[in-house]
Amino acid sequence: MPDSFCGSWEIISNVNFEGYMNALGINLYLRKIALRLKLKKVIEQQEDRYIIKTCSTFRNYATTFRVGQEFQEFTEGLDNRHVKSMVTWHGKKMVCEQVGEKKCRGWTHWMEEDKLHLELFCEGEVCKQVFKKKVNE
Ligand code: VL7
Repeated sequence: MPDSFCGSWEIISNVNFEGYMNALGINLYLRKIALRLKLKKVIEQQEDRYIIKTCSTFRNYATTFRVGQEFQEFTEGLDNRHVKSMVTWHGKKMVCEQVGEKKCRGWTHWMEEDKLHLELFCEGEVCKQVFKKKVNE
C-alpha cells in the first residue's frame, strides 16, 4: 500500500483544468477564479480510511472513503452534484469512479518519483495535475 500519498502537496502543473471544468458545467466566472488558484492536497490515512482535502484560498473540498466501499459524495462548492463514488486500487493507482449525471467521471491518483499525480476526468475531458511534497514552513 503506498502510504506515500499521505502528506501535504502543492500543485506544480495543471493541464486542461478548463476542459474538465467545462465538462462539469462550471460557469465562466468560477472557471476564471479556479484557474488562478494554487491548489493544495492534504492526504491522510487512518487505518483503512482515507481523507483527501483539496485546499485553496477560495474554497476547500474534502472527501473521506474506504477503498472498495461505495459512498455517497456531494461535490459541494465544486459542481454541487450528488454522485455514487467508489475508490479501488488498480495496481499502484488509486482510482475513483463517480457515477451520476455526468458520464465517465472520476479521478486517478498515483506516485511517480516523489511527485503525486492526479487525473480528473469527465465526459472525455482529462485534466492532469502534478503535485510536489510541501516542505514544512
Ligand atoms: C478537484 C474542482 C472545479 C468548480 C471552485 C474551485 C475550488 C478547490 O476531485 C477532487 O479531488 C479528488 C482527488 O484528489 C478528491 O476529492 C477535487 C478540484 C477540482 C473542479 C469546480 C470550480 C469552483 C477548487 C476546492
